[in-house]
Amino acid sequence: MELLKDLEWRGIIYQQTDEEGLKDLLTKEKISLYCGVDPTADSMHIGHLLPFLTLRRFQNAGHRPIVLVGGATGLIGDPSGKSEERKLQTMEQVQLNVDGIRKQLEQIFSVEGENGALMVNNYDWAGSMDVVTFLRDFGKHVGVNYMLAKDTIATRLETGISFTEFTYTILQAMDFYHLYEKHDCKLQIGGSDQWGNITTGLELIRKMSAEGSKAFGLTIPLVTKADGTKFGKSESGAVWLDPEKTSPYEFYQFWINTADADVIKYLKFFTFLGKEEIEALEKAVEEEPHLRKAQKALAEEMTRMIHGEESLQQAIRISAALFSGDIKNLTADEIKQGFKDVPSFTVEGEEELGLVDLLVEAKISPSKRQAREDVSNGAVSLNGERVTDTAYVLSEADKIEGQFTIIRRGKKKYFMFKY
Ligand code: 629
Repeated sequence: MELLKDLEWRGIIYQQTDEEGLKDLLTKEKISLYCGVDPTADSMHIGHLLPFLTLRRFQNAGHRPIVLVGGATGLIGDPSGKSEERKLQTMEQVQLNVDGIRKQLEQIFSVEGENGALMVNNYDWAGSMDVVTFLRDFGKHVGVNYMLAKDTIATRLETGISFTEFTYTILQAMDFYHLYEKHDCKLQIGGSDQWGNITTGLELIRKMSAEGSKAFGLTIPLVTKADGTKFGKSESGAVWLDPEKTSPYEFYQFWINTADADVIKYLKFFTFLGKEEIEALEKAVEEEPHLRKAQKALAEEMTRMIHGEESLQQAIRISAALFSGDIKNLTADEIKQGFKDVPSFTVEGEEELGLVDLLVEAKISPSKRQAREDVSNGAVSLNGERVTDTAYVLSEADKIEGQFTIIRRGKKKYFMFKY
């Protein structure tokens, strides 16, 4: 499907500065376009994904993506959508964050060929600009009234905004101008909170570039959830792309847990599955929702995209093992991913570890009598295998890869035991 039609069908377009003009341009030529991110952490989270995946759709259609990491803007702080002034980050931290985020972005884009992605950092042009140049060459073109009228600034006038954050939009505008001049970048895309910054850029280009210059802006809707809660949060907080912060298993689980009411929208937003496949999944949600085919497809596509095939297969194995309780064949690494949020306890320096005593000590069973009953009833298993002997004593052999034992009581209650 033609790019803009596809984006429209996916519901990815929120606002455009010149819809007809952009349609015209894209049918005539392959363009360069950009999207930026500020290095506020050393990893992106799934809240960042949609604009960059959209950029990738442009690349798949033959256009050239410019991926900007804001080494300079990250030192300032975008007030857009923020009700309070940000705390400044140190130069060192921002540099570390730039490196982490750039690596993640390099995974999403193809750098090969004529329209291979161009990675840029605005510190390279804004970082050492002197204040007189900034004020004379750029500040002079941006009216204060114009800036005050922007949503993102207007809303902060009540709660307060420093001159530093007030100026942010000019920095981002300089980027667009710079990329327009140096790399013929004609379009900036971003989330709907970026509308003000994108249009300031167009204002600079209009005023500073040669007559007849024209650039475009396009924003992408905020991702919402049908139940009104915030998208992108799991029980343990943000869903990061960094596997050290959010394991591939947790990442997979996040997508698997998508509500029926949201799953088709997310398949359109986040995956590269085509119209036919997604429509078939839509039918599956309507006709056999219990099979959760759409959720599985979403989780598989996303986990494969961000973490690769091997991590996806691992996530599927962990999920299946936890579901059935049959965890014998998981590796220690898989157990660590799957049982990260399970209560764990440690006993040190004990020689003989009777299972019944352990159940009481770790408060898995409320009393010794109950513990005995639990074991003899077959309600307790070690590493997925039922133990019914009340005199059972744990040994090295019960440790998975010499590290820990997983105890289960009842159907779903898991505990991790280290000794
Ligand atoms: C310099 C900096 C530019 C262009 C963009 C930027 C970053 C921009 C920003 N973006 C958000 C971020 O970094 O703050 N000023 O967290 C974030 N973005 C992705 C989407 C967004 C937006 O990275 O645009 O809307 C979230 O979906 O909030 O020259």
